[in-house]
Amino acid sequence: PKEIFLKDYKMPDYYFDSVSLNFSLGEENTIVCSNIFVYPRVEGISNPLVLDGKDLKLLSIKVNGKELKKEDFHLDAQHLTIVSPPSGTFSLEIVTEIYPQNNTSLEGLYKSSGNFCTQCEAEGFRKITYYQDRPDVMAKYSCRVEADKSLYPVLLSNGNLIEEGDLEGGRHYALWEDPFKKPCYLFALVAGKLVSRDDNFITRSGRKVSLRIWTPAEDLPKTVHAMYSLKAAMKWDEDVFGLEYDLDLFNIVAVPDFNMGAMENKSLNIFNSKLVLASPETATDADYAAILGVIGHEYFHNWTGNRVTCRDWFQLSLKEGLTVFRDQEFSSDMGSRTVKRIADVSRLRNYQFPQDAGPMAHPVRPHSYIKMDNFYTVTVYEKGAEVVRMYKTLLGSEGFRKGMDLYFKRHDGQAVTCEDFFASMRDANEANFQNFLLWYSQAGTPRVKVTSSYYAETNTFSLKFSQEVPPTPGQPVKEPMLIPVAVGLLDSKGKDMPITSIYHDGTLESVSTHDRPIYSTVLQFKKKEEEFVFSDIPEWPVPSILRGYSAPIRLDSDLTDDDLNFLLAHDSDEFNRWEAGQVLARKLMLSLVSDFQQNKPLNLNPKFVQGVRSILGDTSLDKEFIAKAITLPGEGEIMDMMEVADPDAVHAVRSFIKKYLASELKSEFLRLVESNRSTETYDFNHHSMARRALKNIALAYLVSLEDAEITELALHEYKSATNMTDQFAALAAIAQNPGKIRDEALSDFYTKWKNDFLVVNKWFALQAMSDIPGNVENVKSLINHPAFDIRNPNKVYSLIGGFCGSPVNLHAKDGSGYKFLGEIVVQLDKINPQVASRIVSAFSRWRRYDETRQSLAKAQLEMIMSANGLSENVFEIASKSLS
Ligand code: HT7
Ligand code: ZN
Repeated sequence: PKEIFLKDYKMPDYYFDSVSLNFSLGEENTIVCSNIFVYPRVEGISNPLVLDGKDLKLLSIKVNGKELKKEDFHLDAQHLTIVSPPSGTFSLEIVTEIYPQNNTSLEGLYKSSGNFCTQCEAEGFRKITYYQDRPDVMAKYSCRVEADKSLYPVLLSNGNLIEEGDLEGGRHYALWEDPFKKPCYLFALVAGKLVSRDDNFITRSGRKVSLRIWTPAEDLPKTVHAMYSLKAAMKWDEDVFGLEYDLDLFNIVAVPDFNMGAMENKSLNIFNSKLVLASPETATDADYAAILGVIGHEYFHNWTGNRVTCRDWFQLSLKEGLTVFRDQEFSSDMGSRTVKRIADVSRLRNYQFPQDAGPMAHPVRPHSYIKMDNFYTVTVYEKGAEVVRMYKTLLGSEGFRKGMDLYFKRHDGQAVTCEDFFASMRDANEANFQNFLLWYSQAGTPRVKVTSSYYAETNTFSLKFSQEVPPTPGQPVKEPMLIPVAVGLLDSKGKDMPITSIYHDGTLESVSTHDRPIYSTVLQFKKKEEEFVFSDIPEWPVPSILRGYSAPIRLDSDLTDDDLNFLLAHDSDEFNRWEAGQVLARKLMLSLVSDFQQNKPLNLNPKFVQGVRSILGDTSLDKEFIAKAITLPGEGEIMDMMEVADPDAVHAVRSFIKKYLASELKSEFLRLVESNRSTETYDFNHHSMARRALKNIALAYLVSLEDAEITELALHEYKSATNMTDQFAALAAIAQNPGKIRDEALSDFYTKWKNDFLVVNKWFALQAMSDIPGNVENVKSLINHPAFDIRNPNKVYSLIGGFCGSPVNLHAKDGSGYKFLGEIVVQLDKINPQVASRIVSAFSRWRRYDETRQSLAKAQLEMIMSANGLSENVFEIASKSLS
């Protein structure tokens, strides 16, 4: 397979001005006619025009109306090359035949539950017709779709509906026209038996936009929350960024077979059903929150991604990092900012940090790829969003908004790069962003060390920082980067001290005056080592460092356990309160893991129990914050901090702490369950969700006691639940402990919900993730369950992906987990390479484990590599994992 490099980027020789497409959809085949108006980038050239194409049958090709002769073009498995096109502008007419009904890869045009739909990002358009399938070729599209009227009564594409009508033989057509130039990855078509929930939104300039959410008829009642989310997102983008929707129609279609979450096709977003459909009885709070975030995300792409798009796929984070940042901010504004930040940082630590420390580590803007699909990663998305957040931290809200405004002013309608975004931020603010661009080019999570000193004679307090960016594949040596570090200083009563001036780099900078005191400041740390000295500090403060998690780094500080307990109790920055608790918990877990490995008895520090007790009893705290604060760091996070990851030890320690806390704090947890039961009908608001979160985590703790009375309580919660959040949390609690009660509850749940495929997926995931020893056998038998279908990505992610979420079973010492996964990857790769490569990623950190596990995992990776007809997707991940 060929590796593609950023450094080799070349502008295209030809651009496309307009494209008209005609689809004749059928059961046997689909005929696609494309008519493209081509113009050269430089007048007078007649270089070959190379078009991308995959799995296409070419029926005819005409240039300026004349059929090309055999010698005028080349055809291979990936390209159609027109050897010497006319100089100047010309028209290109291509007819291809495709077979969407056989397309199990779910890219290009395919069928989902009997309906036609498309997925073109990143390089799926080439499976529809021959084209320059690259984002810097932007054209105006029209699209005529024709199909059988009774089978496909609804025909949709991008833009405005221009014309529709009936045809002979029971067929009908619709003609769509999109007035905005776009790259082909934003093209979409849907044809099927669908109905819509209709609403509208009046923009701030007074235009009425029709909103339609399309689903099969039986799912329509479950689209209320999606419509609410869409309208909220439209309003938020106007309020916060001044960005208005630009067409008169916005369509969302929900499909059950989809490789990722959703796709931002211009005015025709296509969604995985699980991110549209929700009702209180069938969806959890987490589902509701995910729908809000993803509907927002795809809608926000209309400006950050569609109006301004990427020059090439290396720039993916330009749109994805920025749009994730925007959806995070949207969700924060709609709920609790602190809780959202905690969730986002946990995700970064649990998924992105390991990626950044493994064989697939790559910069936010990768330097090379074999298959672009493999780079829709937590690094490009989540670390990319942290990079955008750092601009805002450095520039402040107003400065950031000025930068965004300039970005749109300069680049509307263009395909641009991460430097263009950087330059807009810098120029709008006349900022000095020395060393900031390195965040795009250097992989690896920077490790920052900080030590503090207090000098009573001069009333000064010093923070000395050093940074180290670890080596990653292909990048042995790194430069220091600009790291914004938000800092506050707490006095002995726990109050923030005013920060007046800071001595740094030979100059004394005034930060605030007496009448405008400042309690938190952002230090710009950009060298290998740097010292910041705070003046007018009357007593030794406890520093609150990296407030709000102001940079995606690993921080090692010299804070003592007492300091951390103090911050946990007093910090005005709620994120850092939570963080102090996590640092304490991580330290504790690591030391218990070491005890466990040395066969020492496990004992829990009473101060830790006391800390948890006081959080549980603090009525001034938000309940969802409490739920987050008493959630122990994940097993992956702890393994990530060990020399050699030991899943059994980490699991044993985490279970021990849970059980110990449950027995010490049993009455507190019982009180929380009783006092936070749902009283009113389900509502998606922060207050109600926070009550449910606290009640359900308390129940989960209690059930770890394996006590008959508590099991009764959990069964009661399960049976009396009036919404899926409570019902599923109770089921998950019951399912922690093996036995008859667990089996009966799982079977009861399946019987109740067997007709709702999204709920059945939760049921698969719950069982797959179980830490019950030898669970691989259970997962193997679930593969043969009538509700499982390996062709549906959601089912694969629930069952196989869920299994990868259980470290003890995936890394079972007998190799059973690896063997199961290896075999499934090979099978899956023949059906859907994108999904297979997501699953094979579970092997990528095999070197982190002991020698026995290493050789077992390696053997499976080698077996995968030797499979016949391996896809480029899986090849890239497996080969990089082995190298
Ligand atoms: N921009 C979308 C990416 C996407 C995608 C990429 C590869 C293969 C399938 C895909 N489906 C959607 C989603 C987003 O980030 O908004
Ligand atoms: Zn996106």
